[in-house]
Amino acid sequence: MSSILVLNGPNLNLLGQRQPEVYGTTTLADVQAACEAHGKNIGYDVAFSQTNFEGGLVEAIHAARGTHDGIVINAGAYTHTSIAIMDAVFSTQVPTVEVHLSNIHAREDFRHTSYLARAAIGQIAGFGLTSYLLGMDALKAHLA
Ligand code: CA2
Repeated sequence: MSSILVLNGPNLNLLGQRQPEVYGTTTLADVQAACEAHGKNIGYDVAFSQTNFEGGLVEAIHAARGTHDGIVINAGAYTHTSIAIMDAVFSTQVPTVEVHLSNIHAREDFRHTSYLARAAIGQIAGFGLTSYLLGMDALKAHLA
């Protein structure tokens, strides 16, 4: 079966435990369960992981080449700062969709910039957990 890597960046392990007014009460375990169930529905295995380290995200993107058909990534705050993550997506050429729980364009100015968006196929933001599922659908459509 085809395979999607769903990759999560810093602080997303705290989802549902802090700032529910911004990120809601959904936990990362809820996101994982929804992605795995959606993967079954659309015919993809889902590998799901989270790291608080920039280099961990870079290494996971490198390792995805030849292992997964594509990546759905919420790089958290590294979205707005990390040239290394952008370069990892450019250099591996693994089709990647950027997702965010919140609408980053409706928030502080520093969240409006995404280095990752330069390398990603596209970006989905503002739909909570559903952003991940829409990201998976977008990846599937891109790969078809
Ligand atoms: O909206 C998103 O998905 C973000 O990627 C979430 C990041 C933020 O830095 C981005 O600008 C947008 C934050 C990750 C989660 O941070 C938490 C903080 C407190 C409680 C729970 C999660």
